[in-house]
Amino acid sequence: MSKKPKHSVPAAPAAPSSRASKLWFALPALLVILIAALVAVGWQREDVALRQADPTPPEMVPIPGGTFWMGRDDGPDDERPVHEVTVAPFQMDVTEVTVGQFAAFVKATGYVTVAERKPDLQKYPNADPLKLEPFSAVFVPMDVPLHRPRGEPPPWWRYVPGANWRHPEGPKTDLKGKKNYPAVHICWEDADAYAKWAGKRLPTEAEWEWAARGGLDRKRYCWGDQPNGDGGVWRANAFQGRFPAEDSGADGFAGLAPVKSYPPNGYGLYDMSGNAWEWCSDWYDPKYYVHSPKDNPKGPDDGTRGVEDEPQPQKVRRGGSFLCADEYCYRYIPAARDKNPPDSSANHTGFRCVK
Ligand SMILES: [Ca+2]
Repeated sequence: MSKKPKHSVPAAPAAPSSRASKLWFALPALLVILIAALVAVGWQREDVALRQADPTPPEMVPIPGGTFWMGRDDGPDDERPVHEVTVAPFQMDVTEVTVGQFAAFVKATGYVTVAERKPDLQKYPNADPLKLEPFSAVFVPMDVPLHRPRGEPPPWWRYVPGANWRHPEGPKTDLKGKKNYPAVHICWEDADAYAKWAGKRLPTEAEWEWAARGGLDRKRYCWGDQPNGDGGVWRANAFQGRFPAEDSGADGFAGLAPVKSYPPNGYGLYDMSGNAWEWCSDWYDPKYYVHSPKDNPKGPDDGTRGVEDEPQPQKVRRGGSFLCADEYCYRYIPAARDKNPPDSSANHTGFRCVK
């Protein structure tokens, strides 16, 4: 049993150690507040993308079946020879799949795009695993010579960690007010997943070109033979000015434009020229036109007859983008072909579906 002290002891002023102990008590509360704030900021940032969700299914138009001349003879080798192709009727989305439509898919399924996933180390054997973060390619304007030694990648493409469909120009950017812009940073695999969810599919390359021509026969552009901007009329979102240094935006937009910003083609399809590249279902074969079947060609069985210096099989992309400058990438025309690996994404690549 403890003894009581003989004399009462005056209360001592709070010692520094007691103040410190109060702080220790407050610390967990401060931590909780801090974590809650971080979560809220993170949630808000994520939510900007999902808040754009537009549950209205994309509008589609019927594309009649028919026979047309596919390709062109005054372009690169892979667009030759011009050959007759017959395509069965189908329906096509009138616009590129928008941010709102893609957000509705992500909201419904929880789908995570390839650009949001940690990259597969096997694909990047020379990378530091600790530094291997999810990334996507973002165009960065710069004043550099257009033409470079063979095999040297264009320096204006940067692999930006945190760039994806939610953050098109990088982690600090978002989709506020961009519901009607095309969803970009979409890999072929992402586009295919969306199409399956929507009960649709990606167009074949032949369907895409037939639809892009809008009922016209062997015309250079989706609208005829007049160049874009002729007579002050802009019919597609491409690049004007000095590529890759400065996009003057003479056509109304430097960068992506909301869908339906330019007139539709003869079938009522918007942005089949420029704005964002669109994935097709076909594997890419530079010599496919030499031996492709006449009726409903679907591309080669695989991408193994792909491109020299590019070991990975490639999928076809069509339509060009806001980065198509006449002096560098004249591919916002219906005959022009392009390709990229199916797991590649960039801020100029999206898609639309058919059924
Ligand atoms: Ca433009």
